[in-house]
This record gives sequence, structure tokens and C-alpha cells, in this order.
Amino acid sequence: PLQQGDSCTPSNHARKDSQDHEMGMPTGATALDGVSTLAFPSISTADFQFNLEKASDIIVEKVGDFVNKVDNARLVLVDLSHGSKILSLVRTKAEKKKIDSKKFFTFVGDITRLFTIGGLRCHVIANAANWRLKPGGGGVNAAIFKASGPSLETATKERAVSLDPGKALVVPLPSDSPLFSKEGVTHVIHVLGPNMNPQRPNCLDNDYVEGCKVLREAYSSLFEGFATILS
Ligand code: AR6
Repeated sequence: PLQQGDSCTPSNHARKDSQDHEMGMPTGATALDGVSTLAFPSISTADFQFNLEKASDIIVEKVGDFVNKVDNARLVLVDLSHGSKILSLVRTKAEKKKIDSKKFFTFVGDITRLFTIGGLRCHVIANAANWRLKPGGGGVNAAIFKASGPSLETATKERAVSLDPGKALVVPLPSDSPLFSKEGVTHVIHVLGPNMNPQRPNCLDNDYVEGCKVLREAYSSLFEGFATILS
């Protein structure tokens, strides 16, 4: 859930800019500026227990590659709280790398409420999925399936029954989904990242050579999936 003070409304963007998106959400990067936007959570770094330093390096590397290639599209890394370590690591590294803040910034909020609470229109959102592509299980997966209503599960099942680590699945969101009608989300992209949690399937047992390879693949698959929607 959102913590008090984490959300912002469209009208208080300017005032809260420095708190809510410390890379500075560019003026105009709000509700309806027409730039296709992918909001994504940090894949694998909560329930899947992936190392945050390593994950932040990979996020910045992959975001940098994508924004250099694509015009008229924007990426937003989202997490629930201002205290998010992954957001601050990524912000610092992205600034150092001089990644264009019009094409990439971080944002604090619930990924299922970005428009209605955050005032940020994101056409596409990414889900840190499980291999069965099932609702529930906690984290962002549970939140996205819950906010979508049953139609996301149906639409997902029509396309795939499972997902391999490092892969992504683009699912157009049926128009009867509240996430579509209220938040303006047209697609959900499920991504399965590497798992370092021994209590979850396919644990990599601290093998960060494989883990980093799979996390890189996961972000490549995610951004390639987003690019297919743009074209
Ligand atoms: N909005 C924005 N960010 C969120 C939200 C939200 N509503 N909820 C969580 N985060 P996680 P993983 C952030 O655990 O590590 C599930 O059970 C969170 O703070 O969702 O890839 C699946 O079924 C963190 O930064 O994903 C899988 O089995 C990021 O989202 C497993 O967890 C990812 O945290 C996947 O684990």
C-alpha cells in the first residue's frame, strides 16, 4: 500500500517534484502529453531477493541502451516508497550516466494507480511475474492482477501458460478492465526475472553470473516488448 505522503495528485506536481521523482519529472510529462510511457518495477529485487547494487547497474545499462535508440517513448521506474533503495541507486547512476530525464525518471507510487493518484499517464505497465503467470503471490504481481480484474488473467492465458526466466509476454488489456478504463493502461508486459530466493522455484543459489545474465535478458525482453507496441 501507499505510505502516507508518497502519492501526489496532478495539481501538486510542481510542488512535490523534488520529492516524488527526484530525477525531476519534466514539466509536461504529466497526464496527456502523448509520449508512450512504460512504467516498470524493479524486477527481482524484492520477493526474488536479487542484489540491489547489481540490479541498479543493469537497469541503468538497459535503460541507457533503450533511450538512445527510441524517440517519443519514455521509461519510468516505479516503487512504492520514498525510502526505496533501488530508486535512489538507479537515480544516482542514471544522473552520472547523463541519461535524458525526459526519457527516463523514477517515480514513487503504486503502479496500478499512476494516473488516478500520481497524475502520470502510463500506457504500458510491466509486471514482475511468476513462472505460472498466476495472480496473487504478493508484490507487484498481486497488485496488478487485482487491479485488472479477471480479464487480465484470461487475456494472459490466451497467449501463454508459463514464462521462462529472462522472458517477457506482452498482453493487450481488455477494455473492460478497470486498469484500462480508469488508469488508461493499454498493455501489461509480464516479465520473469531471476530468482535468488530459496523458497521460490528455480532459485539460482547466489549464482550472480547466471543471475545478472538473466536479469539483463529480462530487461531486454521487456523493452523490446514495449518497442513492438510503439511500432
Ligand atoms: N507498485 C509499484 N511497485 C511495487 C508494487 C506496486 N503496487 N508492489 C511492489 N512493488 P516483487 P520480484 C515493487 O516482490 O522480486 C511475486 O509474488 C517492490 O518494492 O513484486 O520480481 C510474483 O508472483 C520491488 O521494488 O517482484 C513472483 O513470484 C519491485 O516492485 C515474485 O513475487 C518488485 O518486487 C517476483 O518477485
